Amino acid sequence: MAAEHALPPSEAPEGVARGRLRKAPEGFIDRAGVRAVFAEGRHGRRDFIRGAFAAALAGTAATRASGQANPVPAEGGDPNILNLPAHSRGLGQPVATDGYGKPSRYEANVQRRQSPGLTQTAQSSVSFAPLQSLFGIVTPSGLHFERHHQGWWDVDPSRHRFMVNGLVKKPMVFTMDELMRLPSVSRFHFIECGANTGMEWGNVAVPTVQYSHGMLSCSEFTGVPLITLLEMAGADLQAGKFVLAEGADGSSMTRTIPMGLVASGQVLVAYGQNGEMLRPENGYPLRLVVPGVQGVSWVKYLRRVEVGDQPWATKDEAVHYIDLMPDGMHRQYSSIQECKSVVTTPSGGQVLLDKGFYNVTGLAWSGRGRIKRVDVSVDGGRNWRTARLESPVQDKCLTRFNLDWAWDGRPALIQSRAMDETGYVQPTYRRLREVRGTRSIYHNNAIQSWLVQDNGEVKNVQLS
Ligand SMILES: Nc1nc2c(c(=O)[nH]1)N[C@H]1C(S)=C(S)[C@@H](COP(=O)(O)O)O[C@H]1N2
Ligand SMILES: [Mo]
Repeated sequence: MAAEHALPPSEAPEGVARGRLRKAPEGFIDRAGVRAVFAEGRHGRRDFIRGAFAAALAGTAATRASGQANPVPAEGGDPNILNLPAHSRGLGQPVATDGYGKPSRYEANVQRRQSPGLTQTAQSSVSFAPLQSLFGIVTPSGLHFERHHQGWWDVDPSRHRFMVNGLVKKPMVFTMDELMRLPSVSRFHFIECGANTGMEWGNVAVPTVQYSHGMLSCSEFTGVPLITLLEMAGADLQAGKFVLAEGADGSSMTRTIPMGLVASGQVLVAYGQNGEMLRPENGYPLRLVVPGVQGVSWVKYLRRVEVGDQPWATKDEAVHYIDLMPDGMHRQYSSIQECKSVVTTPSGGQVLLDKGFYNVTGLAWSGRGRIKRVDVSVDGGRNWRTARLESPVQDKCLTRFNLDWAWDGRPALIQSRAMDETGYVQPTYRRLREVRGTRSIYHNNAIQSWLVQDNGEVKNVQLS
């Protein structure tokens, strides 16, 4: 059974008491990958800030003994400055002629990871992107989350074909070469699996933002607008109210997409991702890009688009990716990913070493357009301050926000609340459950809370 569908059904009451800790499933505690962010000096930037504070307080016990890589000594000077390192004295490495560049060996902890709380089979699997370690808005292709219903393939592009059929004058088949001759566009968009943050419905405190929100990535995609290909095939855009997208892998991934979205020119038949061809895990050589819509509709290994006059009600839209509502009815075709945000630092599993300055930072996105505003609270939603949005703020794209914060060393409850250009405001768990009930798996866009404890450890908590 697909991992996404093995998420536990919610038996949880309406949240838990304000700020109460929920127990993380044992297997989730992933110290090596998580604490590393601060405790092992993962961020040079933070070391710098910490060093600067320590210098300002020289002579005091400003630096907590913590096994830091670069403790600043109170007296005697910093050996990292006083002693010339080998890299300042000798010859460096020649150009890396052996092919494709790799991250520094000091970054080996930054990896996509499988969730120990989900069913793991070789073919139906999820890996989560390490949001806590990423900057800006672009997900490096090697860290893009993965969701495979039937395993991934490295498809031979010379043998891959893309077909357009259905309500068209002339059914057409394209080779990759033929597609890549056509006028193309490049655009930045987020992709989020509809099951992202699904465990939180069931009140399971997955310990890190990687597992709570990591089925989210953002890339620059390059491809041909699907509408161009439909026009080439003479599609009937009056009767043809929907298209069906079909993948070439064994999962028979098929999804209905409204023609309105296609006609707007936003849906792309994409071959490029972050300046190079798609990675095999992400659908090489061809995938559908459906901005704002949940990941499942971004069909990978795309081989066919059919034009039709009604939704197909395939297994992936009639049985899966549906929401059980409070009245017992199933909501279908709720494809748009509503406005959502999350603080990525400080976030669960990280450790703040000293009180003082921190850049609170995170990501906001909306399937309905641009992010207009993000507010941040450090007291569990009693008071809010408006965060700085980093430009560019793009349509259906991740937006990075930042907020200055001086931590006083006392427990703090950190939240972010995003608003998009339609005026929609990201809901609290209480609001979301009022509308959606407690038995959902998919489409959880509630406000996330992180508790900073007085010892600096950050925990995932759920506020009602
Ligand atoms: N052909 C095919 N397309 C697919 C899938 C799949 O298993 N097969 N998984 C879907 C789901 S559920 C998601 S969330 C996204 C994940 O895309 P990614 O693996 O590039 O992150 O691809 C979608 N497209
Ligand atoms: Mo998904």
